[in-house]
Amino acid sequence: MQSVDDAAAQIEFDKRVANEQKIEPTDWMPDDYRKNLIRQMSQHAHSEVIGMQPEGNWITRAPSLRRKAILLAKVQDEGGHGLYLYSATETLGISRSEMIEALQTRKAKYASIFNYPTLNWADIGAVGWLVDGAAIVNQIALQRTSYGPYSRAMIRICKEESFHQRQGYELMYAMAKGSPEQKEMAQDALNRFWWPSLMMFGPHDSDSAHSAKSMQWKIKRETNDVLRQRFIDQTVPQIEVLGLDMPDPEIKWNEEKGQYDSGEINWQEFYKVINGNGPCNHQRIKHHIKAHKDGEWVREAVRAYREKQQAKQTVNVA
Ligand code: FAQ
Repeated sequence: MQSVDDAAAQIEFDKRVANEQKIEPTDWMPDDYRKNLIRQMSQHAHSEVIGMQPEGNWITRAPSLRRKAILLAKVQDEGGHGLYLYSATETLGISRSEMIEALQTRKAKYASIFNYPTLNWADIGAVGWLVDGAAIVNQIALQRTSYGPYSRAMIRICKEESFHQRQGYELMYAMAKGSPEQKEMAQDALNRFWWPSLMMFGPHDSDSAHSAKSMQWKIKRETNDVLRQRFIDQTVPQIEVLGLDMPDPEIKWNEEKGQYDSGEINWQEFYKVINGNGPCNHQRIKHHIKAHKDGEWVREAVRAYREKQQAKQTVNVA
């Protein structure tokens, strides 16, 4: 049962959410709101960091200095997004090491898309164009999320994601308009990344465990199905400009609805991947654990420096 103080705080919380005022870290919030935010935000942070792997894999193999510089900057941006998001999540009372442990022990998820391999250079175009494109559609809505630090992180992140999406489309355009072999690579990348990109929006609303509560609390501002449809509607004309074949034969303009109809996602595959059994799940986590271990000396140095500074301050005060 709620105490009288908590009941009053709950009324104030509900009022703030209804009035589109942000909830800030020092404000009272219901436990379930806090837990749900920690879950979504930490998974979002993990996605950004794990998402560095499929692209980082191509930095040494980029076909020109220009492409290498672009890719390097993009991968670095994704790492930065992860750091913003970890910091924003820490304001909810969880530590970075707890979040990392949850990722490495597979208690926390990360976006399913990053469990697919990047097999050819056109895949790097497809990741920027489709994966960042899908991420932006979701994140634009999240700019209006009710939790202040998450909302502000999204505003900064969306600016960089727009550049990511553009560079991916530009790369795809160069491939699609290049030699027959390059066009074939672009088509192959589109065919392989289309369905996993649609899966980024999560299960249908009717099967989404968290949507109802998250929409009520205004953590999520649009549902999974609405956002997925928006992504399809904006991407199909871009496929036409590239002159590539549709990756789904059921894509067809529906005059009455004013949107594209499309085929059904393979949900069995989706659940297999989010439950840890996709093509690269094992490899991604193994790599993260190794990189984290290799970086232990940096964390040790930071701790030692902090202790030294604190000791100095204590001496000065005395
Ligand atoms: N992958 O009840 P719902 C990026 C899980 S950033 C894995 O509908 P919710 C940038 C879900 O967590 C991409 N798991 O869940 C970049 C839940 O499991 P749980 C990341 C998924 O939270 C680009 C269960 O299924 N973006 O790409 C997925 O209401 C290029 C039930 O689902 C974000 O994280 C999935 N696709 O809605 C970086 C955006 N879908 O936690 C590098 C923020 C669902 O109970 C390179 N997140 N699940 O164990 C969100 O908007 C939401 O969390 C959704 C899922 C929409 C992803």
